[in-house]
Amino acid sequence: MRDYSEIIKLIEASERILIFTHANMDGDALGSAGALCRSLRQMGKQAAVLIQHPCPEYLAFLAGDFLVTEAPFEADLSVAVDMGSDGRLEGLKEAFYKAPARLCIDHHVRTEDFCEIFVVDPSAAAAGCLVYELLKTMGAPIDLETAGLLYAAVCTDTGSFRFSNTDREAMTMAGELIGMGVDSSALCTALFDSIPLCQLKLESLIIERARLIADGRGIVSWCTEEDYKACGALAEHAETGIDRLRSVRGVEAAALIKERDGAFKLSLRSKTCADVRSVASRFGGGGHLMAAGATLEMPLEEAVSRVSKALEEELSRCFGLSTESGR
Ligand SMILES: [Mn+2]
Repeated sequence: MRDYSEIIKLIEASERILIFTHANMDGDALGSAGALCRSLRQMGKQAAVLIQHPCPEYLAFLAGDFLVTEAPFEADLSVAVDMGSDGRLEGLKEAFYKAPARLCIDHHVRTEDFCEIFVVDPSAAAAGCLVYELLKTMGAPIDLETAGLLYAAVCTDTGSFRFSNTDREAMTMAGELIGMGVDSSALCTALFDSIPLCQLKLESLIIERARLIADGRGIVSWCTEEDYKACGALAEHAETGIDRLRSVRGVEAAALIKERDGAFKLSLRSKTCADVRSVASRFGGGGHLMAAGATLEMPLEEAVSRVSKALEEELSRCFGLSTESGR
């Protein structure tokens, strides 16, 4: 049980609370921020989740009137969820620092002191796990819609309870949320089995040009704005490409370089021993041991070759001499 006493004091003393999460939101970002917001509103607070980019299409069914693109009030508290540095706020930094108090609820390794109060636990499967524990500790209301948001948070960040962060807490939480009425199958179908055909086409391009490295233990691919156009897709449709690459037999670590907003975004995933956060940090990024990312300020060709080299180095560190055996 984590210590939420400072957070609870601050929330209780605040009336107008703005919630922030990372740009290019994922299921955990939307789920944890949305759940916190809905629950705070039901406690009688004014609350909203301030976002910069529109909610991605695949998460739109979870979005509610809690998402706002302009602050509807002057906040007395800013809350950051699912982000370990203020760089991930992009254009919302000013709004975040406007409030006189700031707190952070997160499960990334903390890279910056951008708040007064932190509850950070990198061992938590999702930021949604911390929000859920906080709401229970406060005795805050969790209605069916809030429960669904929390379920989406933990379900997406654990890769449908497949990744190594899937632990007893995540499964217990999922069980409790199902006990509150969440329809797991319906939610998973909406999240994972409702993708547009253009996304599959984009995945196929990504897979087509994927290259195995380090004796098949690594895999690297990329996609560009031109690819999105060719497939009739959007940049957000490239998000699942990294999971496809990671799922290849024998692959320990996968890298996908995606053009987005005029830059190249690097996504990294691993399965057991490769520390992809250390690879991401070489490019100024961060994240988790087995899921990390960075923004690459370089031409595509250079990005592919430098990422491949960095990943190869991490894989040889991870496997040491055992690479002799091959597989
Ligand atoms: Mn997360």
